[in-house]
Amino acid sequence: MAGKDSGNLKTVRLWRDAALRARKLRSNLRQLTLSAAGGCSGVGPDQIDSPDAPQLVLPANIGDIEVLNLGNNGLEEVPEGLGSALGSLRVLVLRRNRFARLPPAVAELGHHLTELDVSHNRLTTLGAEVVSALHELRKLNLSHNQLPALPAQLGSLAHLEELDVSFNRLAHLPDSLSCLCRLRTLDVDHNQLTAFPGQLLRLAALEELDVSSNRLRGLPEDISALRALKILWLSGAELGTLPEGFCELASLESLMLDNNRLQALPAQFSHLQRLKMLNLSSNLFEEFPAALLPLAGLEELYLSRNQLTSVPSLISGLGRLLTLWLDNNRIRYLPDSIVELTGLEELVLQGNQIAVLPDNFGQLSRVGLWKIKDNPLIQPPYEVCMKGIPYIAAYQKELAHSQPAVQPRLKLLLMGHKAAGKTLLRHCLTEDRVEASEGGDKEKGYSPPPPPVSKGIEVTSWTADASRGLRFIVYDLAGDESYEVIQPFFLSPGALYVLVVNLATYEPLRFPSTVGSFLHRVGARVPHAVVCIVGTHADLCAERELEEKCLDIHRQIALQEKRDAEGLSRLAQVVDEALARDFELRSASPHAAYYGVSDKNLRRRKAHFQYLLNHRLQILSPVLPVSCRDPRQLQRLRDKLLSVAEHREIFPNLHRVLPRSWQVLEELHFQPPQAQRLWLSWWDSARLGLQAGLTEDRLQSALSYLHESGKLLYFEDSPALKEHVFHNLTRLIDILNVFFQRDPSLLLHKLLLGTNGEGEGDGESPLVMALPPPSQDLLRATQLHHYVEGFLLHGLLPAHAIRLLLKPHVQAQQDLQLLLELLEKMGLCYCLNKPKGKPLNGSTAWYKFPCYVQNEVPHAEAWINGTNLAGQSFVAEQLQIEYSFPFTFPPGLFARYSVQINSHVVQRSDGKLQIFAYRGKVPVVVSYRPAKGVLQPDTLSIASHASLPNIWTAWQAITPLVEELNVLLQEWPGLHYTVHILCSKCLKRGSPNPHAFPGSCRRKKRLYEYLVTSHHFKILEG
Ligand SMILES: Nc1nc2c(ncn2[C@@H]2O[C@H](COP(=O)(O)OP(=O)(O)OP(=O)(O)O)[C@@H](O)[C@H]2O)c(=O)[nH]1
Ligand SMILES: [Mg+2]
Repeated sequence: MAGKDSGNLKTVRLWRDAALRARKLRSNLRQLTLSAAGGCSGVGPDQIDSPDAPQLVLPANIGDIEVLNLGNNGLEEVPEGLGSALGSLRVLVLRRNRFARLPPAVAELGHHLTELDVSHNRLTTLGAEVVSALHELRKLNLSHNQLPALPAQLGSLAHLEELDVSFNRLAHLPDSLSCLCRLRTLDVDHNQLTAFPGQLLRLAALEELDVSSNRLRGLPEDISALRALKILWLSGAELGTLPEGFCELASLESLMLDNNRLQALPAQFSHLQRLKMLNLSSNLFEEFPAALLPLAGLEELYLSRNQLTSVPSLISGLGRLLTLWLDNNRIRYLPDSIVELTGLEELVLQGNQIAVLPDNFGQLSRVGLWKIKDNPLIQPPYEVCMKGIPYIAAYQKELAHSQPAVQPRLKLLLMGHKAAGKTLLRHCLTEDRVEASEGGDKEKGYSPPPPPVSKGIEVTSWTADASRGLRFIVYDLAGDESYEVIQPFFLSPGALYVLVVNLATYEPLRFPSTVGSFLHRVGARVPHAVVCIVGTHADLCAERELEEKCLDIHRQIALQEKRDAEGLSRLAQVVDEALARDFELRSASPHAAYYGVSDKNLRRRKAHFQYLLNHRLQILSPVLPVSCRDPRQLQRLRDKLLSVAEHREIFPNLHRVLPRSWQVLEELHFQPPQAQRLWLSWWDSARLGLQAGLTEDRLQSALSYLHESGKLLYFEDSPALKEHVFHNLTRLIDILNVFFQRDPSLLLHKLLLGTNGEGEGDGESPLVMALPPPSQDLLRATQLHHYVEGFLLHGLLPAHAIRLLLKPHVQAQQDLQLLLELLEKMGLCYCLNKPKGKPLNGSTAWYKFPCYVQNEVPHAEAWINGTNLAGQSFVAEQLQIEYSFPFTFPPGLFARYSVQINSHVVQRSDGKLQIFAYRGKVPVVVSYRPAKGVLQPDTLSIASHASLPNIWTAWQAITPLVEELNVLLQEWPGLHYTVHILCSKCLKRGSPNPHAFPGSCRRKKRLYEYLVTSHHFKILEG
């Protein structure tokens, strides 16, 4: 979705004017920038503590310099002779140094200095004489210091127009401040004021005022005196109400009132007719503040994180609105009139209770930033809404063409350990035999269907309640590890997860492997999923045992949840502390938490923790014990699942509304004869579309909905696949199962079956064909055996062997090609020898399935020319980015990642846990290290090396690989992981715990340059 972070954009807009003004002042002035010789030049010196304060020497003949910049030099004193040498100086920049007081030499410049910037220093006092000497100053920046008070002499700077004293420790302001009658801009935010300073009320020229983040608790009635005020920041000021006088600030254009305790606006608020931007987020509004509705000039309105339940239809009166944020409220309906706000560019509705969007939503076609996640949408269905306004428009248009159809159906996923009893449970639940055996002799027992052989992942449809048309689509996710790579494809939002545990074999120590890890996995993929826990084999447990085991599971789930939530809260707290310390302090030592990470990135991180904490799994208690041999218990479970599915609060979007044409299209796809085919061409689908009453131009949105909601696969953005509709999920899953059953005899059997009747020579070696039939058979069998071995050891298969394996499913060569394309698209295998973008000329294509690779270390051939990254090289510098996963590592991630990077690398060689390859001529290594206990989490790292002058090539080599990983990780919104850059010097020394720098460090590249040139320990130890 476009326009990320545009919340901050507004702030930026506000500052733009100020910046422009500053630049105007400076243009055409003779400028000089000096940096300290021998200091930490060029490598982020502002972030580095060096032991000796650097000295600066002023060049000769600088008498006509008008602007002098001495910023970023770690200075404690100004260079000698500064005052006398600069007879024309107008602007002096001393920011980001280490001054503890205003240098007295500055006073000598007083009769001509108009601008002084001493921000980001260590000022604790200003020095009254120096201040009073600066009588020509127009602009003074003292922000980000440690000032407890300001001297009264500040009031004598009669020409002062801009004053910034933000981020200090001011509890009061001097009375004399009221004399600054030319002051236009004043920043006093982030101080320790406990009330609105009355002195400010006499600053009649003031246009911009920032008093945010002070504990003001209220505003004076006569604030109305600030009549020139255009921009007012009052964020986080602990305000409970606004005085009536506030409404007389008639010049106000931008008003920030977020993070206060407001419940209402004064009735006269509508007098603020010049208001263009109003931020009321994070307050306590329960009702939409009607007083702002007459503000016809409003362009941006933020009401996020309040407690609104509705939006008035008069909102359409705000005809100039470009931005409307209403996320994280309790809004149930939007007024129909909202579609009249056709100028809207940002509409954020995430985290509300909206079920139905008004008709004609497509009119809001200018909306580029659209967020609707976390709403119980039924009309249009969630899947349509998530795709954006054009899709909503298509849906609504379709609905106008055709009748609405309600289709209550729910995806039900059975997951759990191997042999937990999922498949038998599925058979027993879905095969309606209860009536027949009810009343039967319980002693004799109800005989369940014969024990099923695990066929891998299976999908079936179960009409659980025919009278209400409620249908479950049941996915039975085989527990064997081999299926781990494909399982995540089936974990989708809006499903009911049934975690099956074998109670007969359960014991408390097995909790992590049989319950805990599954919950982590689901939570990482679908953060807010609904999970219910079913214990099977109840017939094999004594009553007491059953009770104890169920209780234990219940207790351990609660413990795990508590541990995770506490862990996340702690992490969030570290972010808070880092934020409170401010960027400067954070950047003072490479050992500080979040070293060098910007406030913005920290806030984003904080928001993610908050999201993870607010979106925990919804685990339904208690554990439901069941015996597949007891029809009554089975019936009880059936009833339970039905009542969960029908529960409006748990599955509010069960009753989604679809255009009947879409529903008919879906049904047609699943009717014979097309139902049996593995896929349909676009034209086949279009024909079905016509039958359903859909013209070709309307088919796309219908197919895209069916894809999003998991009914079929249709990749509209893949040139290779978009001509096909994979509608037969059952058979597709069967095909996947073929590859992920690791049973050698079964594989061999399939290959042999495939060869039977195979036309001579089809993909076979000339040697085999030249032999007499009995020897041919033998040789063929040996060769097939060889393939199976190669597959199970190295994940390697030639295309013709794949064809044999898939014989019952795939007939034509072109079908095979398509299927392999699909497997590549899903990240399950890659072609080893296919030249990029070109067909293979007759030679056999070999496919690699990374999840099968068994050898621990990659074969070294590809690596022979490079130096081993583990150490010995003295010339090469190492670059290593490490992803660390403290809670859970996504199953199958490494295997899928190794497919995803294939298009970026050459000469690769794969090991079970490592891949060696080249990006051009630069070596890269991707390694996965599984967790060892709690202290050492799973890590995945991407590394490269190069000699120092070429270190950027190494950086460029790994960048696309890092991006690929980030794309894959987006599939796991509930996952917590950290990214670090490891200290190259530590790596070189072979340190077992290399120092890690945050990967989100603001100046990543510069940081790295610094890492490889000067070891951080050296710097710290001085
Ligand atoms: N006595 C008894 N046996 C059961 C019960 N449920 C399952 N079983 C048996 O347990 C064994 C494993 O059951 P499955 O349903 O195949 O297990 P699964 O969870 O599907 O296993 P995978 O597909 O390998 O993940 C089978 O032999 C079942 O007959 C039960 O409630 N009571
Ligand atoms: Mg099974």
